[in-house]
Amino acid sequence: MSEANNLIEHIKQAEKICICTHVNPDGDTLGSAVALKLFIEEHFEKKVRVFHTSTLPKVYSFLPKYDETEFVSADNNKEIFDLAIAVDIASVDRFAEAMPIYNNAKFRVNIDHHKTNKGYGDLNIVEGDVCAVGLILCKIFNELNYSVSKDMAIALYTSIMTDTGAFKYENTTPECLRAAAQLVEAGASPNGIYRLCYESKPVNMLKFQTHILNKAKFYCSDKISMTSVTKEDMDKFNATDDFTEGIVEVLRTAKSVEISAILKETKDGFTKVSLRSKTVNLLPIIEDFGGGGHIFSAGCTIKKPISIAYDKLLEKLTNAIG
Ligand SMILES: [Mn+2]
Repeated sequence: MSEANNLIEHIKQAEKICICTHVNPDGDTLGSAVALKLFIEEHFEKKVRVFHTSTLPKVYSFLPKYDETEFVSADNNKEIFDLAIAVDIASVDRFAEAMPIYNNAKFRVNIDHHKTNKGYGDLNIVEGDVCAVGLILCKIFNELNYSVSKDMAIALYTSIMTDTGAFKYENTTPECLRAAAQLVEAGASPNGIYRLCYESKPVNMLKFQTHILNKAKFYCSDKISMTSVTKEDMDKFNATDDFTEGIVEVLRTAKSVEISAILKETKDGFTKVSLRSKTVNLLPIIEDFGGGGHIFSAGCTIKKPISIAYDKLLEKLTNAIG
């Protein structure tokens, strides 16, 4: 039996089903989660619950079923499900407070596209070369001849568009573009979804991002660009967690830049790092910090205050650039 058939069998058998998204949710984890929820509800007439563990970015509020997603914390994570499906969750720490829900489920599915995913589920549908979990779902629906509704198409298109940087990263393949075309035929609007995702910033977010970009420093003949976000920066602009989104990609737009990085002070005094690269494999660089992700897009948390983390990371990046 194919993995896709196996998934469908478990959906048919289960009564209580939930879908888990990753901490600091993005367009792929949320788009995939609501698309899968819609798929199960439309085709199997079963109620599906979608869980998130951090504040939902408002930018994705246009997604169908956004309002039905539920916040999970240590206070309400003891429920037992027949089937729990993880979408876009590269490693178990990314479940955050939803970990007990996933662990206690009678059957656990792991659908992901991170090369670093170790296959923590009972059924693992992990394709490291696919641009987004949304595309893995499209392939499953196509393989088994399930129709895609307009709402599903909007969610799946959002997933693929956001994880390919609006179809411009190296993960944009003919397969991904063909799937996107199918989703447009099913009712997703490329211009509409682009504008909702990328041209809907509050003014203070744009001002915050300009400020953080202004702080950027360049090293190794401008091959490395780095910037940092302190609690002070966050407070000054009344910023929410999603305000940093997209900054690290802008830092990579300089012709000379090979690797860009943004460091952010966390609530517990550690440092969250996001990295982007043009040609250098980031995964060995962040290995020591316990990070994960993709070859040209990765992240980690360095358990040090931001000024120390900055110097440690710069040293690693300098060595990698040579
Ligand atoms: Mn993803």
